[in-house]
Amino acid sequence: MYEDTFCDNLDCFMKGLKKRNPHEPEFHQAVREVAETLFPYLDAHPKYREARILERMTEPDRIISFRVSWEDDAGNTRVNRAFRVQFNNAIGPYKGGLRFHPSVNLSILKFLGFEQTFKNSLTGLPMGGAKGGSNFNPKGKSDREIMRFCQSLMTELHQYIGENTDVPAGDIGVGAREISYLFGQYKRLRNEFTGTLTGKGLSFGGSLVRKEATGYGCVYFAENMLQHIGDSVKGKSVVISGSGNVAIYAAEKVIELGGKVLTLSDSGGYIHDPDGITEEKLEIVKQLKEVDRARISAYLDHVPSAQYHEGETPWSVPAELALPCATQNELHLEDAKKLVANGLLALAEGANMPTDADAVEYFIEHKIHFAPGKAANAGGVAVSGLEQSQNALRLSWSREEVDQKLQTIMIDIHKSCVKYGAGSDAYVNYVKGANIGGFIKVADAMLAYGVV
Ligand code: NDP
Ligand code: 2IT
Repeated sequence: MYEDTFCDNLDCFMKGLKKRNPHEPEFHQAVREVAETLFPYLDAHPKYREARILERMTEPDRIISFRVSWEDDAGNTRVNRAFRVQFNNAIGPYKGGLRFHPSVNLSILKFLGFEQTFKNSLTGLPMGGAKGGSNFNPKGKSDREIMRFCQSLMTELHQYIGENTDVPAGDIGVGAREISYLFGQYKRLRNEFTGTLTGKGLSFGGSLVRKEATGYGCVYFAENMLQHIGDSVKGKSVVISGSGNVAIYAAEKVIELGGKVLTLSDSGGYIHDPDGITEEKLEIVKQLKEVDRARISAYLDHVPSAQYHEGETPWSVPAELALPCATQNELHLEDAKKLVANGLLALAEGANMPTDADAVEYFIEHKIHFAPGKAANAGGVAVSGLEQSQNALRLSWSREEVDQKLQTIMIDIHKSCVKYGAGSDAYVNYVKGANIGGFIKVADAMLAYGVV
């Protein structure tokens, strides 16, 4: 099955990758998007090709797979599968979230771990790339069931992680509640209080602004992208998908900057509020999603003038800015066509790989200012990195200080994308810019280490 071929073109490279990693479509998709833009760069910089850096970067350092047995409230024994994919630690300890969702499999975690390596490099902080998670479905589970699952998972995972080894955090289905249970068990098993998880509660080592960081960072990136063309978020109509951690705080920042948020969604459908979701209405969403764990359709109980579109995604609603903040491959070519026809100006990915390959191509062809997740959603892991710094220093920075650092990091990522993605005209290919910008630091570290 394993074929180690020397390839000097994309097709040969992808053929080998698919052969070595069969049945992993998301992983193929994520690698292809990077390889497509990197190959011309490698042609111009043969040292990376000769050292086979891309071949090494597409092979995870290690994958840990384990069983998680736990007991539900009715006393039944339940069994799930969990993973940690430690992708690359060339520039720092492994870092990346844990996802709890029934769809979780190795293809999804490998795509996420691979992208994380580039994203973390772009932040400028010393963090390697990793991802983990389980096919556990938190929906409908009681707090006690979540606790028992998290404790069981950590009983196995704790031996592979540590503040200088691998530092997990949240992702889909893993928020403050789950991180608290996971950290509580880690601390107990290791008899140490260190910053081994991020996204912790504020009373036990968490950082201010971590909760908001991915959504805020995404909007800061969109603002940078629009300012680059002499425009801004102010006054723009905005469609957002998802209604979880990333979507809620992206909406909050759009509102703060004077944009009009028209939609939010979940896996059941989307709500469209033509009057715009205000700060007050967003407080209702927070209560519904963060406290009651309700469906987004319940928004209509509070705002009867809004509409609910069951089983649909929000991409047919006309807007100038789109922020997909739910999950991978939630925006397809047909959606891209509708958005462009309706006057879309820019898109920033709050989620990881929400736009499928055909849709990305269409956006770039039509000169839409398109920010890929590894640049636009890096604010979350960046503030995780700042949480690690605060933990190591044993102090806490103020809200203003963390937010200022986050803004500076997003500006620097934007600059890096412009540096490597600007073409002959004013249009910036942010996909190319993020891929090359993220690659160089990791690749140079790997070159320096020799053959490892
Ligand atoms: P949450 O679990 O808080 O929210 C996820 C949201 O997306 C929910 O509204 C959920 O709806 C929806 N969703 C999830 N899966 C699907 C699906 N298969 N189809 C349709 N809707 C879906 O997760 P986050 O907000 O943290 O994560 C959202 C995205 O952002 C993910 O791609 C994640 O990888 C990415 N991200 C997260 C970061 C973070 O710091 N949390 C950092 C960087 C990226 P429902 O409840 O119905 O499932
Ligand atoms: O995809 C991501 O960047 C995250 N889920 C956040 C990871 C982190 O370590 O904060």
